Amino acid sequence: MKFDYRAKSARRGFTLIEAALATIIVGTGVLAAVELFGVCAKQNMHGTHSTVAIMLSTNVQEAMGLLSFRDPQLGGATFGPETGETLASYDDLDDFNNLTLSPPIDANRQPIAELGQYSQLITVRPVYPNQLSSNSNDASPTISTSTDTGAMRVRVRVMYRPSPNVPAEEVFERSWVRLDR
Ligand SMILES: [Ca+2]
Ligand SMILES: [Ca+2]
Repeated sequence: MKFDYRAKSARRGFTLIEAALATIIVGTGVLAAVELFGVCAKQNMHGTHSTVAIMLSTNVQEAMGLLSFRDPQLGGATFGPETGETLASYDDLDDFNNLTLSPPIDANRQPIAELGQYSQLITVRPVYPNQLSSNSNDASPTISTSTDTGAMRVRVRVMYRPSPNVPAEEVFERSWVRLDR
């Protein structure tokens, strides 16, 4: 009796179903990896924006750190910059009110051209020193800028605009209160 060994020893190929299943399994894995990569890239970008925005808000805080509460020459008569003052010569807190800096500045008030997609929006508002949360809505002030409360809140909002034709988004906000003393 003769056996035909060829049929047994021949390597069996993949069936269509197996091949299809393998394609689906590999495909699903690749898709998941691509999705994960997308999420990671997005998170990474968000992290970078936050880090830059925190630095830019610190720059403003440092740039305004040593300013007088009122104008050294003219006192508190004008809320905002006194006549002839520019960013380089601003010498009291309220000179920075309603200022938009784009490109943003460093702590020495120099523009950082490389970060032109970011901007710093600064507001300065009087607050009651015994109620530091007062007058906290910039859009609807409850204390007039001519009221001398003896305290002011400075708020910096750092905005990011990926391209000129999309609206800027707020990335980070920081505020602090300065007392007149
Ligand atoms: Ca001034
Ligand atoms: Ca002023």
